[in-house]
Amino acid sequence: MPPRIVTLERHITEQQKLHPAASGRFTGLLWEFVLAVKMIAREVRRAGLIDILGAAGHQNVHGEKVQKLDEYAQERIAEAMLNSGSVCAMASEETPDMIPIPREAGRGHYVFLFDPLDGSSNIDVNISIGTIFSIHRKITPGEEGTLQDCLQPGYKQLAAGYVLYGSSVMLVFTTGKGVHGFTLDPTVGEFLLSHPDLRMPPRGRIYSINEGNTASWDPGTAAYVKHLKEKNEADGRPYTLRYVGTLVADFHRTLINGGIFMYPAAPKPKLRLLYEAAPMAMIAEQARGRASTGSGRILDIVPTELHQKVPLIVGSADDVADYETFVRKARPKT
Ligand code: P6P
Repeated sequence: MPPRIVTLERHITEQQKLHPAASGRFTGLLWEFVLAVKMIAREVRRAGLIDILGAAGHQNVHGEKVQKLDEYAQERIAEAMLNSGSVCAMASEETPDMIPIPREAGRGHYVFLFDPLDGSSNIDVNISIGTIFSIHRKITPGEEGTLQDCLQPGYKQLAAGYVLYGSSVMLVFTTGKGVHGFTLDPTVGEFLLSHPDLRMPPRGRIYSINEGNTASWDPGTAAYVKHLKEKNEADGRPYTLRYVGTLVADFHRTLINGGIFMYPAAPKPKLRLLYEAAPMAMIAEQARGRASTGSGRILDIVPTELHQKVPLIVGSADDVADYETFVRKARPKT
C-alpha cells in the first residue's frame, strides 16, 4: 500500500472535522496565509538574483518595482489576512502599531500576529530565513480588534507556526493537537504532510547560543554552557554547538534533533514575545518540549506591549530543566 499523500488542505479539512464548532473561517484564514507563503517562497528563491533583476527600491528588467523581501513578505501576509475577512486585529514586527483593518475588508474573530521574515539579515548570505505566526481569538466586545486582543498570554493561542525557507520550504504549525510539518512540493505547488506529529526528543546533544556574547552572560548561563562543553554525566561526550542566527532555523533543528536554543536575558533580550517566543513556545510544548525565560514558562507571560522582548530558552524538556537548575543555583543566596 503506497503511503497516503496528505496535502495541507486535506489535513486542515480533516482537523476541522475534529472541531465541530469550527466555522470554516479559521480554515479560510489558513488558506490565505498559505497562498501568501507560496508567493514569499517564490521571491526568496529569486533573492540571489536581485542584482540581476534589480535591487530593492529600484525597477527590475521588467520595469517592476523590486521590494525588499521583508517588505514584500509583510505586504503579502497583511493582504492575505484582509482577504480572509476573518481577522479583527493584526500586528507585525515590521509595523510599530497594530495594522489597521478597514471595515469594508470584513472583520472576524481572529487576531493574527507575525514576523514576516525572521532572520532577514541572512538573505544576502543565502542562509535560511523564516516566517513566524501566532493566532488568538478576539476577547474584547465589539467588531473592532483592540490592543488588548493582541496582548494575550501565549497559553491562549489558538494556533502557532512557522515557515522555514531552507533547502526545502517547510510549514510547521500546531492548533493545539500536536505539531505537524509540511514540505512544499514545488512541482505541484502543494504543501505535503512530511512530518506528522513531531515530538522533541526529551534530551539532545546540541546547544545553540551566540557564543560571541559569552563575556556578558549571567552566571547561570555561563555555568550551564561550561557544563555542556565539559564531560557530560549522561555519556561523557560534550554537546555540539550549532548557531545559524535565524530563530526559525535554530528552532527547527532543535525540534527535530532535540537539544536547547538559548537567547538569554544577558546581555539583553532580543526576541519578541508576541510573534517569536510565544508561538515557538506553543510549538515546543505541543511537541513535548519546554520554553522558559530561564525561571518561568514563556506561555504564562502576560504581555504589556506589542514588541516586548523576552529571554527565550527552548528545546528538549530535560535540557531546559537543566538550564533552569543552573540559573537557580547561580542566584545569589538571599
Ligand atoms: P544575534 C534574527 O535577526 C533574530 O531576530 C533571530 O532570528 C535570531 O535568533 C537572532 O536575531 C540572532 O541574534 O544577536 O545572535 O545575531
